[in-house]
Amino acid sequence: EAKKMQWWKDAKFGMFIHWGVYSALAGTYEGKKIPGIGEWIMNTAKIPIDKYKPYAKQFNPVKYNPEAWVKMAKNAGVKYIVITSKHHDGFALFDSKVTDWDVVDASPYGKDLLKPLVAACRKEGIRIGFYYSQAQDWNHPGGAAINGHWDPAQDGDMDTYLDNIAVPQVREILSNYGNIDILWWDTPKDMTKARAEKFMPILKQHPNLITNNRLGGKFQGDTETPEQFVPSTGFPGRNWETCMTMNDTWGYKSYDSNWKSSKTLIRNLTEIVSKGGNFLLNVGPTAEGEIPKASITRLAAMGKWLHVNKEA
Ligand code: JFZ
Repeated sequence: EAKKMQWWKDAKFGMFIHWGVYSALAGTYEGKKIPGIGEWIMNTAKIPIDKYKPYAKQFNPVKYNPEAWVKMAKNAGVKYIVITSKHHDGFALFDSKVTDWDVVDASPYGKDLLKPLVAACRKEGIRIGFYYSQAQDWNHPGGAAINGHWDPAQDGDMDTYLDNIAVPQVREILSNYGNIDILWWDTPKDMTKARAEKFMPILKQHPNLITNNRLGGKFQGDTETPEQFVPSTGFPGRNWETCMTMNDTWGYKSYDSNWKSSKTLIRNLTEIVSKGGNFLLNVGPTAEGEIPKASITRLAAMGKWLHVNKEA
């Protein structure tokens, strides 16, 4: 176990990508600005499934340039990238065979978004991780929702959801893209030990996969995940990674301009590294596939401070 963590401990700096149908709403629903983090808009605004799903037609990332994203990250000093293969809205950025609620079947873009990103990462020597929301899923019946369901179409049996959607999808993302370095679980709502164990046969097939502590069922995984803060003393005896936004949202919001300064972000990185942790810093691309300018300039400033060698 110590051996599989070596690259991760050396890496210290990663880039998180939150991207999905919520990026198309960009913080606004039916003309109203919805407070809170952008990727939660369906839940916060209590949008019914049949009102949310049509927004997939507005998720059309024609400007997506994964090679440029990876080069930008690399020039910032980033050593690994973790992308939301499926967030709580259940929308998969890959071609899932167990649902039509994915980028290939439901969006005009119609192409797998993970495949070219993985390829670009391999080419540039950047490690790749997939975030996967195993418990919360607001668009597949039986998926969990923190604070409960708001649309009867969400009701269903969670074990059936896990057996028919989450477990097969995790098998898909771990099987169809070659060797994946990280699986980033999230919000283990209603995840009992028995439910978490459903994922164990797949995980056992990937002994070098690094997982976090958010699967549920008391599984600790490999890493602690302090969120939006730098822990005062770190986590003795545990690997840890602070994940953080550059503004106040993970998923893109058109009007969130509360950006942290480059100086603050550099200080966060140095403080985290000095305490033995990793920094997973988020970007939220638009539905067109563009990373906000403010994020690009901050990443560039971090790379400059780190004296990362630029390409000729
Ligand atoms: C979760 C997600 O709900 C959110 O949308 C985002 O993906 C973020 C990275 O993770 O939010 C959390 C999860 C855990 C805590 C707080 C927010 N926590 O442990 O304090």
